[in-house]
Amino acid sequence: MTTNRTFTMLKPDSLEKGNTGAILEKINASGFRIVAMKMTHMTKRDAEAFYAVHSERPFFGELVEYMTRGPVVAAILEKDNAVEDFRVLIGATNPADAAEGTIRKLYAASIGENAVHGSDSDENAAIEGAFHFSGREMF
Ligand code: FUP
Repeated sequence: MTTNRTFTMLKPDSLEKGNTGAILEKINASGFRIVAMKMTHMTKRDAEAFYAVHSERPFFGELVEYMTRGPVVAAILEKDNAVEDFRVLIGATNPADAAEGTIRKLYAASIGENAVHGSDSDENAAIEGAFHFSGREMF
């Protein structure tokens, strides 16, 4: 099944490096419409809940620390086949494996600081979007 919405976060490293505008431009140029967007600073509790699926992994502590060290830009994006197409646009989790021209290839430093998040399924896109936005913040 395909959907027309996905959820993304521009992670703290993207904001620290001043890459927010360039990444949003690439997202727009790739045909995604912004349905919802805000800058927000996740608490430790927020990040632990958002990444609960990874709670037993060895990198969980570092992941939570990284995602809470500064603000992120959270957004819901709309496009035909949004989840899959956005995963292609951002590239592999590890930027060393990411294809040329992808956001992670261009802007990510490492697997631990990989510039952007993209939902991995329609179900998670809906859960993650609802985590950050109320219905009144979606347009
Ligand atoms: P992705 O779906 O591409 O964002 O990747 P995952 O859901 O597998 O991982 C979520 C985040 O955990 C990554 F963005 C970065 C972090 N991570 C690590 O730090 N080390 C790993 O080996 C895998 C993931």
